[in-house]
Amino acid sequence: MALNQTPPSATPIDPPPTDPAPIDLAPHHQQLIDEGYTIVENAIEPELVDALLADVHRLEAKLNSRPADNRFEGNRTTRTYNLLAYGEIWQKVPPHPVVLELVEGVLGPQCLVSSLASISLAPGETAQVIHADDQVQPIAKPHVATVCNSMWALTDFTEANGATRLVPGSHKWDNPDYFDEDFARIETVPAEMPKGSVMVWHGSTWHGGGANVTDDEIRVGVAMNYCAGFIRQQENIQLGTPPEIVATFSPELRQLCGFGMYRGLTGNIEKQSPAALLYGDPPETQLWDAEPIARDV
Ligand SMILES: O=C(O)CCC(=O)C(=O)O
Repeated sequence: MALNQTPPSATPIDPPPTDPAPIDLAPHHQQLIDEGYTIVENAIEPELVDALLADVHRLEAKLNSRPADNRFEGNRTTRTYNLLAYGEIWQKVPPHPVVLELVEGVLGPQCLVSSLASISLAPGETAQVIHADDQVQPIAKPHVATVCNSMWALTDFTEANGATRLVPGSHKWDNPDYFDEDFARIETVPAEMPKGSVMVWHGSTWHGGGANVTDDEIRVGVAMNYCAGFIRQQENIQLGTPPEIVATFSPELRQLCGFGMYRGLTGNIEKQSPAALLYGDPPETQLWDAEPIARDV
């Protein structure tokens, strides 16, 4: 399709039934490989979606959150970062099995929470600059996946209220040699999805928030972002979350937040995992100690 032509909506794979039957994620894994993104409808339990939405509203009021004012975050969009520090309900988000399985399919095991933020995109917001979430990393593309992100729809995402726009297949592109005006003409599709859906995308997939041209609909999403275990997390979760709150995390969540060791090496303190030293989690075998030299007897 030519640049400037109106693109179709992103086509979600057939929605799964609404009963609690397990979702068949195989076609979603494949779509991530082929197109660099996928939308899973009914991915999140309705009670959890409602509880998260209520907590976004609670926090925006409590923190007196205001829209940012810059080209990337816009000036009608309110973001609340570092959510694990602000409410127990957020502990349910990073290990969500549907999302984590898809993310691990892209990043492999031992991936990390890179950042966790809510995004309330209000009427009048203009389209965000198209970007790839791994573009700050100075690595030649295409490269092994370093980032994989998800957007949880806490309200319906429509083209009119600013559904994320993305460029299918762009995770396979090489490093861009572009000017801003060329990028503004790139063909994107709106990731329309009903409340309770999650979109997962490869960190090299070009995308951006859409424009909200409605009169009164605030599009509320949760940006649950992950990175590979060998990459620095975007938010400094270990310092940003008070230790007494980390103590309430499950061992799995502590691993996801970077309190473990990647492949028994990266992130260690004197050859042990911070989770074991600080929170009494099961000790991990350090990589080198996994191959002892037998002593002569
Ligand atoms: O709000 C959205 O739909 C996308 C946000 C995004 O891509 C970002 O901030 O990196």
